[in-house]
Amino acid sequence: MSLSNREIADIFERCSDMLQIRGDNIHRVLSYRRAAETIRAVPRDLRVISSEGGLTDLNYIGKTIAAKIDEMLETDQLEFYERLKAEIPEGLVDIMHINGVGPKKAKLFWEQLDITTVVELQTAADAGKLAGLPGMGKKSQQKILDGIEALSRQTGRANIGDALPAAQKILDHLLELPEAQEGALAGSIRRGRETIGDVDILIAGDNAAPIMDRFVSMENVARILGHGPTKSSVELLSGLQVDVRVLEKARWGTALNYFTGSLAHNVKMRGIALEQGLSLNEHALSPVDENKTIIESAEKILCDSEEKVYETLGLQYVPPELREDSGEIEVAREGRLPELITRADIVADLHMHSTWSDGKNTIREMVDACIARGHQYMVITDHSRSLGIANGLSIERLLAQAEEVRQLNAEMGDVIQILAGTEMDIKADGEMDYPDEILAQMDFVIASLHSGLGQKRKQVTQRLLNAIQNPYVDMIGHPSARQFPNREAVDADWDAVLAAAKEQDTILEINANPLRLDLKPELARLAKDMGVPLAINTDAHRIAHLDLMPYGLTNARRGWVEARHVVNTWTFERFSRWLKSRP
Ligand code: DGT
Ligand code: CA
Ligand code: CA
Ligand code: ZN
Repeated sequence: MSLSNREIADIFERCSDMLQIRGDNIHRVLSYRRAAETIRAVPRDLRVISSEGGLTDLNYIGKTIAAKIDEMLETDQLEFYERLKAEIPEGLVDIMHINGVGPKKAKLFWEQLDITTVVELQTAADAGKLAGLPGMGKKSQQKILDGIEALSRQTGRANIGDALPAAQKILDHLLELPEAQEGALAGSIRRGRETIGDVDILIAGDNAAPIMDRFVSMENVARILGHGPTKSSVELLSGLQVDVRVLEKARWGTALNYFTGSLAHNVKMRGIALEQGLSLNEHALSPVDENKTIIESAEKILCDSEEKVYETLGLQYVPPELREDSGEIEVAREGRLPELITRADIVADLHMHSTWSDGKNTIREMVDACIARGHQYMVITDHSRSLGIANGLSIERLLAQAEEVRQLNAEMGDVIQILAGTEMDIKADGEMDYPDEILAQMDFVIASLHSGLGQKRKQVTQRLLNAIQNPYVDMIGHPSARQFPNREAVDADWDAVLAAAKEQDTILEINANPLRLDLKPELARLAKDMGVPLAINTDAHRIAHLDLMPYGLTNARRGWVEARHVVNTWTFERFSRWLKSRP
């Protein structure tokens, strides 16, 4: 990995913003901002310019800034920026860019209300807390709320939960044409990343013009960014950018492989091809000479499937979710890739809400919906008493609900097993929201963080450990509490959390809601390697959310997770035996 021009410019821009929030000299603030602008306009790689000794010839780049550029080129980071981040919460930069805020107010909200993220600002504004601050009134508070709404419509990367349905619709729309022989999503959306820069679509066909025309004339197109013979790009009204490429069916495999990426995976693939005397690109595998030059007279190998690309290179087929150059090529070479979990493996959902707390459907409606989705068992897990905003259940209501659930379960017979659970809050002080003697009466207990998310590492870690070590807690819900677009994960000692979960045999959730996807793939991978039990749940607050399961599965697959690592693939018999083995 090495920083690109754009990334270096972005770091300078953020330094400039943080200096401004801190109240530094405006000339200093501007020097970093101008450097960022210069770098964005430079058409050549900074690495090359630096090696020629030409950095200081650029506008607004003097010795100090040039030294910082060199530092980033060499170390991939900037000490100055790291120090600023330690002093000024980075979320303030996003806050200051909201229409109606600016650096002074960002600092005010931080100092007066401890607000460090856009989500926290929105919550405070919703609750009317900004209006009482010096220089603020109802009007300026409303302006900020409007600004936050505008921001959410135009942030850089789209959430996969928004991008995937939109992309699938376009693909289906194009595949209606007889000229479109085959089609697929490629790029980050096919790899299942949590956020998507732009959507890449490939279509196989010999006559591209009608496909291009149909694409650029869709009714949800805001702007046509390019309309070529075989490639077009548009921006949708939602702000999402979409690229469509048309190619011959005979080259489908190399093209799909190339445009699926990731870039790092492609680079490794090309290296493997070269070892075998072949040059790999989107068009073909071409024999090369000792100088790695393509032998024009030699016959090229065309691949009409991705399977053929991998097979030709002597590799096991790599599922798109694994293509991040995180060891998959090496393992594929040995033929030892995992058999990733699929939807067919899932037989239950262990986390969902009802009208008893903040869900939109009754228990009965959720039960019918789970039956329709083929689940063998399910757990009703409404919020606990301290979560007032979510209508959390008092002890009396919790016990009454459990009785209702058990009655319904008896009525349902063998059709589905319904368990009485709770999603109990881990309170900010580290206490559990219900006493042990109440938890002992529940079939299944989730403990989750919902507040105090900005606490220091030691404190947050201790709260998670308290929950894991509580004998009645069966699962930690959305363990890091991250939320897209801008609520960061809590800062916890994950080694300690995973070790404790392993020790106590406590499940860690992979929350399938595309705004959470928590555990994230890297942590899910560590967890399953350590033997921590996992579960993939929707956390549904309405029936439609029960269909978010595939996002959780994709996230789990990105963490190399197999069915055997996931508790809600077990039969009900096995699951209830596991529950009985616990207090
Ligand atoms: P995104 O759009 O930022 O979420 O991420 P991607 O991975 O979809 O990236 P994108 O849209 O720029 O390009 C799609 C794929 O095309 C990328 O994953 C790999 C491939 N690709 C793009 N540019 C290059 C390149 O210069 N060399 C190679 N080998 N592959 C590239
Ligand atoms: Ca893309
Ligand atoms: Ca693209
Ligand atoms: Zn929940």
